[in-house]
Amino acid sequence: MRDPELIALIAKTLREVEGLGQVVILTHVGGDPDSIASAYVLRELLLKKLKVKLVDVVVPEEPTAHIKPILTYLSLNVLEDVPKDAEAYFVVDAGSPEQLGRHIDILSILDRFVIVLDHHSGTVNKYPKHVKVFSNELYQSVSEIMYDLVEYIGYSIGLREAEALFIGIYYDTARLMIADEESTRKLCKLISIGINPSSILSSLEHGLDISERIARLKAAMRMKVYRFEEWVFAFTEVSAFQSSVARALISLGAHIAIAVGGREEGILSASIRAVNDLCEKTGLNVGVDLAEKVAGKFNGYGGGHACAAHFTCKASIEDVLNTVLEILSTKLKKNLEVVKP
Ligand SMILES: [Mn+2]
Repeated sequence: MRDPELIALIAKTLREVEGLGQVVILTHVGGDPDSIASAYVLRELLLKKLKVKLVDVVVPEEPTAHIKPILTYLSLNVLEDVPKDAEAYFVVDAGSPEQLGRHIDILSILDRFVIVLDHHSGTVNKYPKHVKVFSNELYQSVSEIMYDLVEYIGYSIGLREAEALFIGIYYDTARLMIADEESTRKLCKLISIGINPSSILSSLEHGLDISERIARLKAAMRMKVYRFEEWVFAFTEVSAFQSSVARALISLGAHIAIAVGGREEGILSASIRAVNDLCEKTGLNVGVDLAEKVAGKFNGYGGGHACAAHFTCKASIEDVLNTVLEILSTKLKKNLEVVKP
């Protein structure tokens, strides 16, 4: 257990929602495997162990294409709108209020429980004071927090819940690429319950659809490449699929990649990915050093982890690029060189 104190505090808070009539769990905008998995297990825990009568899961602004197969696999129905008369609201895996999209208004409910379970950098300071925030960035996923929590409470999970936690931990560790000993140990325990990783993953991983392929390839054509001596940075523009594109640029060979694009008039959305090697050797935390800084400078919001982050801001693509180059030059302490096509 990474943080027994945090887990004990969450368990204590859960006792206050025991037996309630209606509880709502929200993920961050679009959801991702970790947020869906933790929402699923939290829902089961609330219904089965804590005897809550009704628990709805809300994915703000509609589930992304990637998580639809997971929802189907778990037979989890999600709502787009938040039921307004629930007695408690949980938020899972949202490192800042803005990640709730238009449902940010649930944070202004003062007379009911609003409880956040998270594992991003600096989450505690980003929510209003009346919200109970339980977060520790030592956890590699919220699914892992749920793992410790069910163990602490003494709720024995079934096969589907074990599969959900497996999915959450697996994807939030970038398919085990950044998994540490603790996450790996938990995955092994989940497997020993009787789940079959290859059959779960093969039913979730089906190929890219055509629009995502085209987005990735067009983004690669428009890519700008820079070197900070031994580190290679790729930057590109794409109107959708930013995280998929950033990941693709990493597999093309970049150490750090940013895909930026317009979501609506004047607002840019960006995904950042970096290889573990760079984060470890240089101490760069793309969530804190890039996403938060760029968003802070240009009237937006952002955050994430050492090697993966996201931000939204109001700026031109050139302004974002120049700011990122400045930050990287300072942080990496290397000379910048433009790589010509
Ligand atoms: Mn997560």
